[in-house]
Amino acid sequence: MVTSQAGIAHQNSHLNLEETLYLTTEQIESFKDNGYLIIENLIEPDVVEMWREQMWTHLGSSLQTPETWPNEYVVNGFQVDPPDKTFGRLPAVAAMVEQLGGGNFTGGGGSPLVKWPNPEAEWSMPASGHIDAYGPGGWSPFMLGATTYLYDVEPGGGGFVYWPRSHHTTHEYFLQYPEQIDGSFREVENWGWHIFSDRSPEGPAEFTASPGTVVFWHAFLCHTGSGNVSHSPRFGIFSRWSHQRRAKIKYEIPDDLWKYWAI
Ligand SMILES: O=C(O)CCC(=O)C(=O)O
Ligand SMILES: [Fe+2]
Repeated sequence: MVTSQAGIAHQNSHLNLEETLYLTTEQIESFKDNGYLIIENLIEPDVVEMWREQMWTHLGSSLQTPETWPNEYVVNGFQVDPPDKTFGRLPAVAAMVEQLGGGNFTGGGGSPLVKWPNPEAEWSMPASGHIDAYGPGGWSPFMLGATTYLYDVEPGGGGFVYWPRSHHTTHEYFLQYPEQIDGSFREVENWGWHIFSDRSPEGPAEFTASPGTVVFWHAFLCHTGSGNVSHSPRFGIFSRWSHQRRAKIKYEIPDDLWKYWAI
């Protein structure tokens, strides 16, 4: 079920860069319904190749020398040079974000997170997923995220896992408990991230993709990382955009989930 869902999104979202840089009405409807949108071939192979080279140089390692691979999930201090080749600033990515947010979304970095291989482990689908914005630095509300990979990610390869359509049920949760938008849901008895993902209308799906493919996801979409039982490291690159008026609107839970979007 989950695969066919992703399959439909793939089909609808194939984008020919020569033809247009903008999302079609069908793609926008799919994003609104599903809370995510997969766009294949959005990033040029030269850019991906450049990222790979700079990443390995930064790590002081190489794909061919697993004995020199680090083991850290977070890659500190990685900056693409030149900066305008950063994931969230690429023209094709920025054009889509501008279309979705009507020019009101800001942000768009490119933070890497690596799932180093653990081929001896047994893979299982994560039991629950979280929503972002509630990290160690406090509450940092945003609107839209995007994820892409440096290398192919196959099933079990440390994919980004997401709960299709869960942005609707997260929205319903906050309509019911608007005062909890600041993260105080964590003080509720027996709290766990499952309080969001258990409400999801659909079970989890792995974002398996080739480099160059991007998944855009709504900030309310439940998601998480997953184990990598393949032999290849999973380099995920993450970008997030917030609303430029976020300080003003951050406590508001609009009935219309798209009130501060242009779609
Ligand atoms: O590593 C992943 O695929 C998930 C990362 C994630 O959920 C996050 O950074 O918020
Ligand atoms: Fe996350």
